[in-house]
Amino acid sequence: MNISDVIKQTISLSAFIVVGGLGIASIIASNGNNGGDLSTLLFTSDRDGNKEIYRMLSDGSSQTRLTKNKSMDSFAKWSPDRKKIVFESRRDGNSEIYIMDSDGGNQANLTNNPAKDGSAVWSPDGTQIAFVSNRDGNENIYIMNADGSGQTQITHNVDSDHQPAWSPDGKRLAFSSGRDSNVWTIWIKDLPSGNLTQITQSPLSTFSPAWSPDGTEIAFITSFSTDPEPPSELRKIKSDGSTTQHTILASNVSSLYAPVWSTIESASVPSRILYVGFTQDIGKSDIYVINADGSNKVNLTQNDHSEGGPVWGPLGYYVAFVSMRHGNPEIYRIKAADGSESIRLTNNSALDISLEWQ
Ligand SMILES: [Ca+2]
Ligand SMILES: [Ca+2]
Ligand SMILES: [Ca+2]
Ligand SMILES: [Ca+2]
Repeated sequence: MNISDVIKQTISLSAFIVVGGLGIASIIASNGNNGGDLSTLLFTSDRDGNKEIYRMLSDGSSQTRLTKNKSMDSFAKWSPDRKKIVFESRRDGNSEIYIMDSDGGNQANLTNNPAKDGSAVWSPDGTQIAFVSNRDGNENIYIMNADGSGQTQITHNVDSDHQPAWSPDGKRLAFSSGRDSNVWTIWIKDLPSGNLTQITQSPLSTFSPAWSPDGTEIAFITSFSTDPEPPSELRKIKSDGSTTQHTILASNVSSLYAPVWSTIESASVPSRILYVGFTQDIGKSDIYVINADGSNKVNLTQNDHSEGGPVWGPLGYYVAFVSMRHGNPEIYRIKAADGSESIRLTNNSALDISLEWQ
């Protein structure tokens, strides 16, 4: 796996930005303070011979394998109540969406279809899962109940639709699509009415939609050419389709990846977005955090190595990510405000990737 794969492999995390109020309250209660973030991370490692899903406490202790089979298991996502985990597995010969209990029990195939099924994201209330499948000949967005019943096709066209992202109220699904002039543009499906709204327009290529916590805005990546590592910007736009006006938040000479909007904001904690910036001519990527108004951009990983796959801790105090500073992917945790309090969470020569925390 090269670094490009490492920094891209959590791109779908941009969808996973919602934590229920109950979940936050219970985490605060169990920690006793706001800076602890002493909850459980999920990740993927091949330390036991092939890709399996593991869990660990956020200080790196209690690393436990949850899957055990010879095929790929990865892309684990907590249910909003943290009692279930959806993930992708190829144990049945093709990509399927599986579900299991938080301790790895009761593993079940939800999709059970010979096509590729992946990119699963929980609805904010935990009753449904959106996913991408090519079962009808090309990539479309589908929704199913959390037990796999009621599988319903949400997008219908011959071009690719991917990166589904639930609005915080669970009523809308943002996604990126290749249907407008074969460049990526962002669309929103209103689920109760079925109405479809095009949010960004060609010829600009825009993708990786990430909802603001209040649902009024979408952050996304804009890419200015078809180069492998084109100049890119982090932008945002209103989610109601009322304007085509973008706000530019950050620019980069090469690709940007994986915007993740924090669910945590208050009078003392501004709304913030995490993302990855890659610099082609030095072959290195870093984790950045920026206020959602474009102010106070901070490079959290100023060193000579590549980092990617950032995720927010549940309380917005810490960030976890994958670092290549030891020559193989290892998971680190740092303070979101300034990159201090750095702690190495994994320590082995295998892959440790595909983080999930909130
Ligand atoms: Ca496996
Ligand atoms: Ca399948
Ligand atoms: Ca399609
Ligand atoms: Ca490792």
